Formats: sequence, structure tokens, C-alpha cells
Amino acid sequence: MNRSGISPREPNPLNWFTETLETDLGRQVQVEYKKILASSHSDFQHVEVYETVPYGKMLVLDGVIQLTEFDHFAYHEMLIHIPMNAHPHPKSLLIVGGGDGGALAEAIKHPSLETIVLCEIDKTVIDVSRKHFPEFDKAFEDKRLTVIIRDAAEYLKNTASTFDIIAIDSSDPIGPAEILFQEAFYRDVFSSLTEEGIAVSQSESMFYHQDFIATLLAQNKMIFPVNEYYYTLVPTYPSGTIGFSFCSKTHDPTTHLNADRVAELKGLKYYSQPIHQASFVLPAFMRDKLAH
Ligand code: SPD
Repeated sequence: MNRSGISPREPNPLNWFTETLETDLGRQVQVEYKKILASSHSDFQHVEVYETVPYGKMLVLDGVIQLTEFDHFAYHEMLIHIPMNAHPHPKSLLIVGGGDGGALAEAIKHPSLETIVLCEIDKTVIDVSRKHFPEFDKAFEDKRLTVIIRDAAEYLKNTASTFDIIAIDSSDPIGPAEILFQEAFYRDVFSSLTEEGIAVSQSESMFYHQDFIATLLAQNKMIFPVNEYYYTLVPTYPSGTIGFSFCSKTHDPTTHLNADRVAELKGLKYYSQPIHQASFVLPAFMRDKLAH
């Protein structure tokens, strides 16, 4: 037996997926796979699904791991339940990106939501994910959901709809998602939030991308009265941690936390009331970085 409690085996030297995103920085993530279940080029990106040896199925966009069956819950639960529970009475949610359906699957657990809009630029991501990730597929049948296939930056610039919560479930800030980290986009997010609205966005790793995060938060501070950073642990992302910007018009992330509403959420594997509060407590190096 090895440390994971399974019989030792010889890895196949040929079937290794390598995330080369940061190879120039001398680091990369590698995962052994059994087979490639899907691989196609959409109008926007290369969309792949792998059956991996250690992590179950894995969705990869343009060579970057988006989710695995093993640890996606730690990302999706924190992307959705933090803003939802920081708001006293959220009724409407916009998911930007999120075509894989993982964030949506968490969102539909909230009975208070009356409308959910998912705005995804790439229909192929939805189609491929619905086929290969059945646990997310069901969420697309939810009656409260409207799916819009469109560039979210363009959608937000033009829509008259407003939302209590906007959750930006993007890929990394290169390629199609780059625009989702820019000031003009966050100004449109602000305009599309209701009076007490909250927006959260995937905001990289505090170990690897400190300057990027500090710049993003400084930018968002000019727009939103409340601006924080919180994090979660995702072993298959570079550095094993990823964080989120928390932008709010009025509410502090922890003030309105309602224990009854948290308790209503069943079957969660990462999020809890103590985790909600603890995730905003940053290690000293990051706290100091953001204090400047
Ligand atoms: N470095 C990878 C970050 C990926 C964040 N997006 C994940 C999308 C899952 N719904």
C-alpha cells in the first residue's frame, strides 16, 4: 500500500497531461490520464475532457485545467455560497462564464433564487460538459435558469437586467477571459447589480499571482465600497489554492451570515459557516500585500 491506501502501480509514461501555462516560470501541473474522452476546437478555444488516473474526469480549456471530479466542489461551493449567504435576501443571480455547470449546480441549491442567468461565450463548453459531467447536466433543467450564449462583457454593457449576485466563473486572465478582469467590465458589473448587490470573481492564486491580485483589488476599490479577497483550496490548480475578489455595494462579507440559511444547504463538502468567515482571513504575506 502507498500513502493513498492503494496498491502501488507503474504510471504509464505516455499518458500525461501537462498544463504548460507557467512552464516559462519553471513550474507546471501534470496529471496521468487513462484516455481522452473529448477533444474539439470551438470558435474560442480547445475544449478537452480527460479520464484521469487520480482525479476522475477533468475539463481542460486551452490547455488549462478548469475542474476535476475530485476537487471542483471546493471551488464551486466557495464561488457561489459565499456571496449568496453574504447577501440578506438574494433573489437573482448572474453566472458569468461557468458553462461547465459546476457553479450552476451549487446555485440551484438556494431556494431564495427566483431567476438564474448563465451567460457563457462558448456553447461547446456547455455541450461537452453536459455530456461528460452528468451531475452538472441536471442543473441545466432548473426552471429558474436562462442560458445566454454571448460574450458576457457585451451582455452586461447592453442589458437592462439587474442582479443581486453576479458570480464570475472565468478561466484565467489570458485569452477569451482577459476582458473579464478589466476596469470597464467591473464598472458594468457595478451598474448591473441591485442596490445591495454583490459580485465575486475567480481571482488567481495568492501564492503565485500576488501582484495581479493586488492590482485587481486596487482597481475594484475605485468602483466598489466593499472589496475583499477570500480563498479556497483546490489541489489540481497551480499552487493548490485559488482566490476570489469579493465586491459589494453595501454588505460586509460576514455581517449578514444567517445560520439558518447556511444550515439549509445540504450535502456540501467544503463550505460551512466557519469556513465562510475563515476564508477572508489571509496569511500575513497576503494581508500585507493587500494593505499597500
Ligand atoms: N487556473 C485555472 C483557474 C480556472 C478557474 N475556472 C474554473 C471554472 C470552473 N467552473
